[in-house]
Amino acid sequence: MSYLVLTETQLPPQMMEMIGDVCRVVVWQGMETDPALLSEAEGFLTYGHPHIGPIEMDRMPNLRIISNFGVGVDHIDLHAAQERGIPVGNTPGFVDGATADMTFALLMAIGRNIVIGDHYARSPEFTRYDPSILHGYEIHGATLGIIGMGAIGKQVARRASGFDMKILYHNRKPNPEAEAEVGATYATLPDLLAQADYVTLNMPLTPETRKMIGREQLRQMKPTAFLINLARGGVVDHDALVEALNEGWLAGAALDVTEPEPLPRDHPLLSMSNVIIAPHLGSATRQTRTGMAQRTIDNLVAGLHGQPLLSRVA
Ligand code: 8YV
Repeated sequence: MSYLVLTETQLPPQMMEMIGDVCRVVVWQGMETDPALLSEAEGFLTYGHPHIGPIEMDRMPNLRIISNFGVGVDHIDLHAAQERGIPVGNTPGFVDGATADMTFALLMAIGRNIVIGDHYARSPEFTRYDPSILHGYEIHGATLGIIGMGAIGKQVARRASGFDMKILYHNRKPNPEAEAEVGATYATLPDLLAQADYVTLNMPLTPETRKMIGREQLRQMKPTAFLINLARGGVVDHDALVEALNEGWLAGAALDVTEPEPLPRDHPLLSMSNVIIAPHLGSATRQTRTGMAQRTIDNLVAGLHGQPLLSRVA
């Protein structure tokens, strides 16, 4: 049996191979998609972050599975999917290690001036070694504040203990299991922001976390502290962040995610030397991408066959 599945970009050959001839894959053109294809579609594979809400779902009356490549599902209206009886699958567990590695990579890069140093070392200005330039901040022994002590946050904490960091965390509710497991201490958001040298954002984007880091929170950070966002751009108020960096309320920021993504090319954050921006590389390793691809397709096929998903988020 063959099913029609929509996906908003061409899938990589590896995923097409995994799909084989289980289904026909058609690229989604948003609301411009041929209505005949929309009404025929039985599956939707979200590869990237297209918004799939009630309007989109109602145009696809035969839809019986949304399989998301990735763990964050803020671009999918889960409530609308539930109301229509459409299961939504995602890939929990597959992205945690790589995203925690990248949290640390950006933390170290911003703390130790790696990107700015790289630009300088390649430039004509680097004519003589000078020990007085580009002094960063120490990572070992520093205080880390993790916001979002879920699976990724825990892995960030594990890496931090190898650097002898003092680990604070903030979460919707304290997580005693994680405290015992990784030696982290719960703090209120203001306490964490006031004490941390590095604040990492590792929570999902939900109505509660949208713009959780705004003017008031950025003002509470130390002028020597760094903000590292591996969550979603929407958890930070970018206007407030620009103001905070200009005013020196914090020392710098490293952002793997932004809202919108990408930022407009003339956005002030793009020209700030105390900011690092990565193009959403959190889970972008060969190994992790392969695992994510397999789970996304396994969920898709299970949904098409009306079987329970391997990992179902709604
Ligand atoms: C993915 C992510 O690369 O899993 C997530 O939620 O943000 C990323 O690691 C992304 O979702 C794929 O589009």
